[in-house]
Amino acid sequence: MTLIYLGLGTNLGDRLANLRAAREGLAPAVREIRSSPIYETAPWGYTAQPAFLNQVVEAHTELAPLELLAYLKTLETRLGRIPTFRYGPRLMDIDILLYGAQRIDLPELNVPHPRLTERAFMLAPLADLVPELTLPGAPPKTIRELLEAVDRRGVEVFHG
Ligand code: GSY
Repeated sequence: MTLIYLGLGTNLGDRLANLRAAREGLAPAVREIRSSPIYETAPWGYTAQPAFLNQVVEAHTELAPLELLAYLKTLETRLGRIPTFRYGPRLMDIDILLYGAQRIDLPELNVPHPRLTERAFMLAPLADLVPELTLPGAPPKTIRELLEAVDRRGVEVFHG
């Protein structure tokens, strides 16, 4: 059983409903333990698109990393995601931020998520769950410290 952290992001359609459907759709192979507050965040990368809702889920799984990746891609498709372009709008994106204390460097999958340390929209909800965690294979900075080091403008708790 491995403890994992997943980053959810959505900026199309009913964003709150998309997050709920994604969390509910994680079962049975991924079992949610708890989830962070929801944040409304300015789009990163390609800015001419609607704001995102982002949330991080802490969960357990017995899936191996690549099995987990395939499982989450299937869930994204089931939820209605249609491929657009890199950094483009999306109904649901589910990223593997952390997989236990493992560092994974494969062509298909890099964990910790390679852009985690740059992105306040991932770090802020992750810091709500595990502020003192440090990343495997990286300098010993906590998630809280990493969050303090990035630009947090445009990343706000969403109150609906
Ligand atoms: O990598 C996740 C998809 N994504 C997001 C996102 O989830 N939130 C924000 N704020 N910007 C994003 N750009 C991309 S791509």
